[in-house]
Amino acid sequence: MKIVDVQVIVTSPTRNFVTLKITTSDGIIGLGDATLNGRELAVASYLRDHISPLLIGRDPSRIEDTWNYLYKGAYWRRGPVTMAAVAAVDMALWDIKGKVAGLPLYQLLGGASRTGCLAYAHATGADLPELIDSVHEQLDLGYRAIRVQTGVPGLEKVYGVGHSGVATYEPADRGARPSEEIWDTSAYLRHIPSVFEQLRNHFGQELPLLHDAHHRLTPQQAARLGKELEPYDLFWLEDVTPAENPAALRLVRQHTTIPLAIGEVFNNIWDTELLLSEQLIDFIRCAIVHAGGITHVRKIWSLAELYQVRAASHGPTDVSPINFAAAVHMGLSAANFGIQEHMRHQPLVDEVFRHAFRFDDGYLHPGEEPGLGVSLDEELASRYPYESAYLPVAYLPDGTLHDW
Ligand code: GCO
Ligand code: MG
Repeated sequence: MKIVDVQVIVTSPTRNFVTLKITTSDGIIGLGDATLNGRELAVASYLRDHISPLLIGRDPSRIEDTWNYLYKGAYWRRGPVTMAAVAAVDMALWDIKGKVAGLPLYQLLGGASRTGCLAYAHATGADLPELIDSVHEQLDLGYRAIRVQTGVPGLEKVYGVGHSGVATYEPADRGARPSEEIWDTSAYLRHIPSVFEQLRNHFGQELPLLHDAHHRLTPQQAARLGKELEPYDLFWLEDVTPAENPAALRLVRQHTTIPLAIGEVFNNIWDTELLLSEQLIDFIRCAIVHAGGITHVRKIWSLAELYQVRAASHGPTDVSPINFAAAVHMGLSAANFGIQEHMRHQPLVDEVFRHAFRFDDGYLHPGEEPGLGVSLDEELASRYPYESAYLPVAYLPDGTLHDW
């Protein structure tokens, strides 16, 4: 069997997605997600112009070999654009392998280690009453763990908080330029502990609560926040400091026992090595698409397992259901799975990408369809062409551009 056709499909059913479609000489189709929020067309070009021609004629069963060919063979390693492109090929080849074998991906990875993957939902509110309502909504949908993001008094807009009463948020605004937000770390640090105190008073001690600091703190600020949140027993505190400097976590770790989660902007095992080997984090959060696909993320998770760090793949709406399916298959089979983020896609996205994975009573299951269990409705996809969209940028009140 050989690869005979490779297509890159860009579609925007409410938001942009880049999909790689590989067809074999036996007529089997494999799909891979290549979406990089706000930089989608760079990955589409990498795939179309530099990778597709190399795939024609290759044996699709050689997943590991093809991964190395594209990673080591290119000389230019790592980086989100490269790794998303390699990941898309990798996912599509695993999809094909599953279809050839007649088995869902999780069976190829060793079979189920649990009956379902615990999911967490997003709750957001401009103020406490709105936030409490939003948590109730997610609990009513069946979620058993909730990430909470809240408005901060004095700040007009806060990233990750739904605008004008909308419970969920879409992390990218359509338009030719990024929108701008004013950020004030002191106001945030003063406000957050009281929010968790009140959530615990309202919801009790047992509900797992998570929070994302979006890389905006210094190590000292992160240590202070971790200490102040300890009484409220968070499931995790995410992305406290900018991710390029893993050594910053040493200071944070010395001061707080709050569980830490990091990794959504990582794209290589070397990004994780110090954090894992020094046990500076508790959850590793790489996205399958942004960290080189199933083949590479499996290696990251295996390294994490040695250090008692649990896997919690990034699952926002800016990765497509193809990535999400891969994450749930991996989560079901990995010994050290921790939790899966589940930000629901808009219904139109689920129509374009029909999928076998399902959410039921707090848990995700990948389904039993061979491969990843996702199909793409190309006709429907073609009705929604690419639209430029960007993540917002944050400024301090004096006009200084701040860490994201
Ligand atoms: C999360 C994230 C997202 C990212 C987004 C960027 O934890 O889900 O932080 O909201 O900001 O995926 O593209
Ligand atoms: Mg995050």
